[in-house]
Amino acid sequence: MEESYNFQQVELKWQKVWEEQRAFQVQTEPARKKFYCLEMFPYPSGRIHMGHVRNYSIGDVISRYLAMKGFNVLHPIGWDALGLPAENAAIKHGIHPRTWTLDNIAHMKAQLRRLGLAYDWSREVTTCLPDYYRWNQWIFLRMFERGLAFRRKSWVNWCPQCRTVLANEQAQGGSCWRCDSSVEQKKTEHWFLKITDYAEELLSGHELLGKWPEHVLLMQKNWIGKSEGTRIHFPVSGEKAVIEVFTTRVDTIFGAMFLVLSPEHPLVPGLIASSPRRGELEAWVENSIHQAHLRRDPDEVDKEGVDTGRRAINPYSGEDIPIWIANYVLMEYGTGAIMAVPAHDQRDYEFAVKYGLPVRTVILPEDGSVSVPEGQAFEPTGRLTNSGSFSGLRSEEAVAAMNDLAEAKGFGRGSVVYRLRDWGISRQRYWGTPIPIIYCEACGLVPVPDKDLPVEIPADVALTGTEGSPLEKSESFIRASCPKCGGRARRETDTMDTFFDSAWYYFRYLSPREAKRPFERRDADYWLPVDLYIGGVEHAILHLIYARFFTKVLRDLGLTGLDEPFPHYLAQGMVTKDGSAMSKSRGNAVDPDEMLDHYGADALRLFILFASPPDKEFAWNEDGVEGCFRFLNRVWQLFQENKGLWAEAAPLYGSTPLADPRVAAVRKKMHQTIKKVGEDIGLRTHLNTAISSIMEFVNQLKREKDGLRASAQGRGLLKQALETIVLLLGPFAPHLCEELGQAMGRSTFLFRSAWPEYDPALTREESVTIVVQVNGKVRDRFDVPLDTPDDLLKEEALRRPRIRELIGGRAVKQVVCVNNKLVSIVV
Ligand code: ANZ
Ligand code: ZN
Repeated sequence: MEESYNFQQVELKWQKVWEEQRAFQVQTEPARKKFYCLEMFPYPSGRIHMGHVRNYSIGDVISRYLAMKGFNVLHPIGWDALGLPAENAAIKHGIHPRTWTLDNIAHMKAQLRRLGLAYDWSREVTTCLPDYYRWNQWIFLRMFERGLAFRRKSWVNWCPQCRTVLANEQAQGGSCWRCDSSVEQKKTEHWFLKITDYAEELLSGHELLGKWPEHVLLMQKNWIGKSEGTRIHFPVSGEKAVIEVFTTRVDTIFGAMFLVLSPEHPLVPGLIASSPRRGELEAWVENSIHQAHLRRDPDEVDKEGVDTGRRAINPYSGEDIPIWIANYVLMEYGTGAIMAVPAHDQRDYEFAVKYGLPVRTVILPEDGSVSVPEGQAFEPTGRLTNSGSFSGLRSEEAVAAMNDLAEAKGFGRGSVVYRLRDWGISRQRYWGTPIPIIYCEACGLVPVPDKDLPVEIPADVALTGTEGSPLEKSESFIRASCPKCGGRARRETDTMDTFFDSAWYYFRYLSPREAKRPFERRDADYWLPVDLYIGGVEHAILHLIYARFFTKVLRDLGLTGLDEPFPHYLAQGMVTKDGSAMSKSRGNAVDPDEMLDHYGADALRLFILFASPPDKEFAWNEDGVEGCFRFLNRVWQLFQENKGLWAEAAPLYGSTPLADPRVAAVRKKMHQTIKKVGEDIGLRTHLNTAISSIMEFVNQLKREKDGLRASAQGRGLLKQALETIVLLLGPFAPHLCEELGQAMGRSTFLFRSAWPEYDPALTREESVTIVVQVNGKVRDRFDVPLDTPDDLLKEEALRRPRIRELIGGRAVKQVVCVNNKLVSIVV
């Protein structure tokens, strides 16, 4: 062992040994208890950043700890390798997306290796390789067979100049981000996944997610957006057409003064076709649709509308009310049409005021007032008025009665509506999974047969960034023959949203080489669910919902028995520097490589876990790494100073009585530390406090080492303490500890060694402070051995000079003792 700690050499050595011996490779072993520790896999952007270091260090410590606790721990990693940045790099630098991506992966893999992460590299998954994305296609086809993948027309932003579809971010302000021409709205066919079929289960499944952060569950709940209400049919006067509205407040129906349709509502063209103002109305509708697709937040938009001149009949009251079209009603929600109740809905109120429409109060406050505040809508529930035979009912009673009536008369029904939309997965991009569909001139839409999978991303496509989807330009790709009739056909050129890839990658880790299915049921049954999922909260809505949805679909396909993939989700906190999120674009990023060069992996890992709990923000400062680096050097030094012990002393196991109280004190601290560190990692994931307990113990040993070395018992204990430090610190600083362990004569990897046990009796504090009260006031304190009997406590309390003085000549009426805490004297 060298005198000074050469971290470069030590870290490299162990990384090599672990790799050569495949130290972290695991198998499905049904007889063993398992733990599946998953971190969100990275996008191979080129370099890892501190957010990755943090994410992966957290998972690594937990994996290593649980392996030592006897679990068969699966800790995999892979690459979320498809997506737009590769295409942009190709356009900018002329590198092929595949080359760019694979080079980045190679680089980042080397960086991850330098961190000494205990990954089972044999399970590495790379989504841009055909042996991964063929299973995307396979899953897509199963969904297609069940109607869960379908085509539908939807509006897109279209740049007529670039001839391409633009994402909302690329069409801000209504002009194309690339060429500045004015963006058009086009209705084209797209592929969707029917996630709405699972809306209710995605919501009720929250009950199985007790170990998710509350705020993440709330975000998902809002995203799903369940609303209970009523669907009501309003017949259009003088016509067969019926307008269906959705309302959560059917109790306000007698206050419905007009109907409002979304500009995109399918009945709109018919309703305005015979209007004398037809041209004007059509122009308004068209412009409004155009605007609707460019605005980011519908709440921020000025409410605008037009009267169609047509009327509809309120089926409850028989009243005939005007039909308007307005931009504040969204086609994507409910039925795309509403009954407007200006007196009780603020949006309707503002609209009515703007256009001079009438307002009729139909709900009065619960408290018996006979009027409502003026100048705004009165939104709370209350008691009905002006509502025919329903007047006088409370809102809840009215809703029930009105739903019943609608159902009985057949003009409506109680109904649930979700805000969740079907998931649009079509992208007009190159670097994505081709959707495995063929369009035949004779047979129409034909799915690619399983035996023809994968449909590979063609290599020979020039990426220019203009002129539509790159795949459309690949003749060899587009041209296909129909799988059914052999006739002339054309391939689908849309590729999949990359969220598709990440919705099920954690299944693929389980059977990464499986060639007949996406994964084997036997592996899934053993390893799943993921016991701990760690990753940034920026994925808390979409990725997690998609992954939950996929799990349910795969379950319904019989591929797994699992309902929820991630019962425990740890949302890691952000890494910040100088008060803002660390990022390249802000220019405040610290390069992990640089830190690795200066301080090594162990110091970096230790610091990133030490400075705050995993779910809280972590503020970077370089002094902190420096401090952790020095700590590791102190540990090294401590071992150097005591290396004579390795051969000489026998460790002092068990709870043998100890002659020297200083030795006993160190032993107690050791048992307390083992307990604390294990609980901090295993129960609370408070990795930061686990580290500080280890530091405290190391410091104590530094102070006490000379005293300890004076006796045989002390030397035995010191040796045991040092062995314990190797084991406790191992998950955090694996290279250093592996090296120290080896020097001490250890022959198994720490990862495969048992976590130390503590003796509960030895963790208890031996003395306690007793408080003495006289007539309810604290007057004195004294220390006694733990569990001192009551009569001795009483005796000591009454003997103390301060207390004697306070009592003076008065008679003691009562003495109450509370074990290990207090003596209360009443005089
Ligand atoms: C009449 C009414 C009266 C309403 C009242 C509210 C209060 P949540 O709770 O978010 O589900 N609405 C329905 N579909 C809409 C759409 N496509 N675009 C815009 N608004 C729509 O909201 C349901 C309420 O939002 C519905 O109940 C409807 O207005 C409106 F005193 O109907 B309500
Ligand atoms: Zn055909």
